[in-house]
Amino acid sequence: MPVTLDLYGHPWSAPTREVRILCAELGVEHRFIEVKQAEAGDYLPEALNPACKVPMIDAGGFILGEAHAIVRYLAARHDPAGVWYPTAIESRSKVDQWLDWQALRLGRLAAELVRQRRFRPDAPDAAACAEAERLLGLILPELDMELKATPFVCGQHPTLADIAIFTSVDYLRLAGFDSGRFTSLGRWFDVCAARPAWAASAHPQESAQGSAE
Ligand SMILES: N[C@@H](CCC(=O)N[C@@H](CS)C(=O)NCC(=O)O)C(=O)O
Repeated sequence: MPVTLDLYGHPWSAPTREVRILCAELGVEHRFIEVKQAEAGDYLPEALNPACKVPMIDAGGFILGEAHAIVRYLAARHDPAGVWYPTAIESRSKVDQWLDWQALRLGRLAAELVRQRRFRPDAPDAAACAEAERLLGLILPELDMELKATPFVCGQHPTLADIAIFTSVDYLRLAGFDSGRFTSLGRWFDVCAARPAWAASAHPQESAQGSAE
């Protein structure tokens, strides 16, 4: 009998969205369990996930957190050809490089801008926003340059790296960040956003309930 997959997440959560996009691309059936935010008093039971963070999966009793660990696990299970997470060591390492770049650099800045501008719209911290925008101006040229050379972050086909980076770039869009000068990034974003599996997990824009990272 196939293992059932439960995905605990939140519709506004960019890391949750990574997992949803990959599941949709790979046709991985799962049950999405929406977890309310901590302040609503209905968060993940600590027994399941001591960090109380989403996303988290329960794959037939195997519990796993951290979006990048989850997408690597799902790719290992459901993408044996390595379309989304290449098997060739150099190609895989490039995907890892950009996954780290997203987690350690872009993701934090994008989450900060969304937190300020979407969830504190009446009282955004102007200094925090300006600093995030300054740092984004320093790192986004790296990505734009890569996307000038190839259609996707790591070559001719989207990978886990594109999925992760896309969720953050979409946060930037929601936060009103002007990325017009990054033309290759804009072209790449439109191509990714048009993929049905990616569009299907769009944020509930009309609602400002919940919180980003
Ligand atoms: N590094 C983690 C980040 C997880 C994370 O921060 N999730 C946020 C939602 S985007 C969360 O659960 N926030 C609720 C809280 O911290 O109580 C990952 O990539 O999975």
